[in-house]
Amino acid sequence: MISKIFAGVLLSLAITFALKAQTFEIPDTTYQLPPLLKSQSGKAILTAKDWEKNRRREILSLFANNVYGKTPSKKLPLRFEVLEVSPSALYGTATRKQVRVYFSNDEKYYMDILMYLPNNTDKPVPLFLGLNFGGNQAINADHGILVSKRWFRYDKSKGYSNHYATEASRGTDAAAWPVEEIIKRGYGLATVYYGDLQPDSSNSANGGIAPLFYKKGQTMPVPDEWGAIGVWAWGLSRAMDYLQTDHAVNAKKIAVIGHSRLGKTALWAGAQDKRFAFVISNDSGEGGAAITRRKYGETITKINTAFPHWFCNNYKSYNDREDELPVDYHELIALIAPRPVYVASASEDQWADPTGEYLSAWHAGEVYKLYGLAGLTNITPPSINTPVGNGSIGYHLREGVHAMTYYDWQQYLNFADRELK
Ligand code: GTR
Repeated sequence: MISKIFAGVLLSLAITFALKAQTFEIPDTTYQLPPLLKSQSGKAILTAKDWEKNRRREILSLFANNVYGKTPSKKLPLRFEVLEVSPSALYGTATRKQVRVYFSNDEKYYMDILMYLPNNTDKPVPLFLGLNFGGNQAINADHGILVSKRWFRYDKSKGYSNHYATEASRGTDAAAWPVEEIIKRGYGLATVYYGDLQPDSSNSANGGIAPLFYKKGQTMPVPDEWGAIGVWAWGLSRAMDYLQTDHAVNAKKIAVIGHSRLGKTALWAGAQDKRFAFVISNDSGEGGAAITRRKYGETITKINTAFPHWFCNNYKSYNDREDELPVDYHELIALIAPRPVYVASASEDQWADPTGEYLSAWHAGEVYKLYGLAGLTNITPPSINTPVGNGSIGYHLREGVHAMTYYDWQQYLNFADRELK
């Protein structure tokens, strides 16, 4: 009798609890996620329509208000100027194009897009778009690429001197950008130096486009205004604005890709801008794909301390309070549904929490299922070098360190062949 009552109490406790939060026990942690398919007012979200009309918007604004900051809606007078075209780049296999996108009439604010498009087709091509860390000239040794004159985080790295790029920086990041392979597989590539949009520095004196949106007399973003990741993501959407005008590109088949802090950026860009048909997060970790409530590797306090300029100031109020953040990062991935998304991790990159990155992708499947898409089937992460996912969500755990490599790109290209082409 007593044990029956006890079981009843336990059961009702469990039900109450299940309605409040979902608890998951995964090899190295237990964590509770805010329920993905329940609105803040407690309404169950049962259909894709419900999701889009109610919950998707709610989650999007929670991320804007608490994590990345709000993206301003003000439209700037964009102007595109083709700086250079070379039809015989990369030994004649590709056309190289460099386009300047002006954000202001005085031409003080702009970014440069570097593009490579395959020559062996007359059709508009699908394309990968991503921001780069080292300037456009770092992605390939091609001497036709304009060397960036912007400020860099690097001061003494090879090819950079006192925070500026030199000729010796050409091709220094080529391993992360296998352009020849991308072209061979029938895709284009477009890339922009992220420092064209906002220098990756907590010292705002180093420049950036944010002042274009400031109110009179304003010098800093207010607590729910965007941080650098928000600005970078905005830049990806402005690159998309250009790409939609370029007839050589199939703008309905553009994948947005990024590594690490730029992987976080790619996810936030893809979440906000539905024009991106495919979203790829390479080793994005905390503030990107990883479940923050696992508190594994990098945490909110650690990231806000080392990089106070990445997120909005409200995010700092969640330092050591992960469980009170009204969202977790599986919801960021869910915002991309039903479009294909790929999350990748590296085995030696524990700082980014590979398991947490996988689990986000897995949990996001709840929303993909509303659209009749399978998502990832197994809550247990796959073994090293074993890509998984046919149902619009892809994942792999590459052997090795924090980087974007040829192996990673091969998986993205294979997935794009299936999901995008
Ligand atoms: C690390 C940072 C990570 C990650 C990485 C990167 O120092 O802690 O969040 O994004 O930088 O961007 O390479």
